[in-house]
Amino acid sequence: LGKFTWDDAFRLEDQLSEEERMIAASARAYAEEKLAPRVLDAFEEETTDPAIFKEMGEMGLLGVTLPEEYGGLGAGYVAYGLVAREIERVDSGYRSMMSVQSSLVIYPIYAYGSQAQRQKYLPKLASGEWIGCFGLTEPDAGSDPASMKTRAEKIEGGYRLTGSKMWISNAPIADVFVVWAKSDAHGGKIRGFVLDKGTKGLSAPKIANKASLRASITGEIVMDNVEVGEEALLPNVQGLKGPFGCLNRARYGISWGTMGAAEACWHSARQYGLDRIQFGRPLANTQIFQLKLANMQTEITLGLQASLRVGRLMDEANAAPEMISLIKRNNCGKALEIARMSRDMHGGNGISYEFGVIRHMINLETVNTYEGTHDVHALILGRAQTGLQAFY
Ligand code: TGC
Ligand code: FAD
Repeated sequence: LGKFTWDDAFRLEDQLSEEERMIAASARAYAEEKLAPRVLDAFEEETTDPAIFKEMGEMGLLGVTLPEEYGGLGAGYVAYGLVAREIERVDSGYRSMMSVQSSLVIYPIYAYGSQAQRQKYLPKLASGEWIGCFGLTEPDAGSDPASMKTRAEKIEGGYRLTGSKMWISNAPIADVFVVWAKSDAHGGKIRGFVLDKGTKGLSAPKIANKASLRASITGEIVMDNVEVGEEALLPNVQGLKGPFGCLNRARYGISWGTMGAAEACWHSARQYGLDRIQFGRPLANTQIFQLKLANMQTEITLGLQASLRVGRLMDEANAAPEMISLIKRNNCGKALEIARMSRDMHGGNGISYEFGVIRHMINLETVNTYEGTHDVHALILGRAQTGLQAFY
């Protein structure tokens, strides 16, 4: 008979390569030693320490899948997912900072950029010397990015960009802005541009007073007649498949990350139940408490196994976007339920930031919404099985 380990029910550990285990272990050590001690203050004070990017860069956590020639680790998508899981075990905001830099800034420059763009940006983004952001969402275009208003107008030697982006992670502290705009020179098709901080007309005011994801800074991107040269255009992609190609990777990472947050809530509930005595016995010695723990264990085990499956397919360049919608949607939804349940199992203590579960719960509300809401991913899956488009 095989052994059963309560916190690794399907022995995920055994399904990983030596390299994947090592990358996960170093991400976990970094998260525990460097991120966990500062998260409470960062969340309470709504501050983001930009030094975190350099720290993550030094550990290789920003360019996990980027080839080594550009400063990456040259590892696979399972390794990337494992890093997301370890970082989000501490806080979804920290994972957000990492996901945006890796999947939404480094990836498009690598996949769609010119050789000059790759050389200029990738090493500094992978090391964390430069911070990047990704502007797709607008005040009037969230789930429906095709309705974006941002325009790129052709001018001599380049483009003039006008428009505004909303809810953009990292924007107020970003050095590099990957933005998506409809370009009149390309028949109104969506094109990607890489803008540098300090360009005239470009600003990124902070969105303050967020109740969720407070350790990750969010802002607008305002482009008021921003003039750039030809070299700012990402030459190798056009249409919505450009931003979606990036989102596939970030959504996949989120499927692992949310399981990390869920594991933190589950483990905390289990320990609390073992320690807390009511009615003369530990809470964990009651049937209802054990039922809740069993539900958490089941959903997390299944969720991690599903992410591993899709990660292996991504490493073979054989994953479909619908698979990613399925795991992004399900793992976010289950993580949110688990965080809420854990909050309840901690009783009154559950509302204190000291236990971390209410912070995870509040963060996961954002994670359930960004990168395609829970319901938008249901519509993607509904379309795939009925052939009927239900967005419009
Ligand atoms: P639709 O007709 O479905 O597709 C238009 C074109 O795009 C292609 N495409 C994809 N390509 C690659 N991967 C995917 N997942 C793709 N999905 C679509 C598609 O093949 C087509 O190409 P072509 O060549 O035929 O033109 O477009 P639609 O307008 O009907 O889209 C509907 C919908 C709902 C699926 C889509 O717009 C959607 O997913 N909306 C959600 C928006 C979203 O996810 N926004 C995320 C913003 S970034 C963010 O939140 C970052 S937070 C990060 C953090 O802090 O961690
Ligand atoms: P809406 O699209 O207005 O949706 C509102 C509600 O309506 C949702 O419940 C949705 O599911 C539902 N809905 C929408 N359409 C349909 C439909 N057809 N049928 C049924 N229900 C529907 N964006 C970026 O580009 N870059 C970033 O870095 C980034 N970071 C973010 C960070 C944070 C903290 C947050 C909160 C958001 C971030 N976003 C970012 C934006 C995020 O991707 C959007 O918020 C998300 O895509 C949803 O868009 P919306 O907020 O406009 O909601």
